Amino acid sequence: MERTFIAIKPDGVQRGLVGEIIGRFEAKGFTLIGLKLLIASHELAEQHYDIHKERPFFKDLVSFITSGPLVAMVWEGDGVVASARRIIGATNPLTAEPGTIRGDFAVSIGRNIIHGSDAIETAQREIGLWFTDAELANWESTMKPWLVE
Ligand code: IDP
Ligand code: MG
Repeated sequence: MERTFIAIKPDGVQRGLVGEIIGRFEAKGFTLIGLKLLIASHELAEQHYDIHKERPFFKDLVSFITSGPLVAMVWEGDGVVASARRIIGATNPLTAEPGTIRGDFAVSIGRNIIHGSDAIETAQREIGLWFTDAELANWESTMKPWLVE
């Protein structure tokens, strides 16, 4: 079953949006497989954003993402990787559609409140980076027959 890595960044936690954001993925019908609140180490943040290490904003991005607690999650469901990206919205919150998380709650690219894996392979890498196998729960929701034909 397809899984994706989602993180509510420190701005989302500070702004009290944790419940709202988790609620959107729950209400959509995806299954929560892993969840924890932590302050990421510098090393973990650098590994997570390794693909951006040559970009001018990399240093600020790593220091921001490690500046306070974030909520790391794994969500499961058919097509969850691409669907979660649509629920999250465009990277720049000013161009993110209303109804998306970034479109509804953010105004600045450096404070866009949430991360979501951009592809299935990226999701596998990121889940492995943030979670051990023991931290992930393999379970099936009793709602499944009401969600999936
Ligand atoms: P994504 O989060 O929508 O996948 P990426 O291009 O992977 O966007 O960039 C990772 C994160 O780096 C963004 O969510 C944003 O917080 C930050 N970022 C991206 N581009 C810029 C920029 O031009 N200035 C400042 N921060 C940026
Ligand atoms: Mg990205």
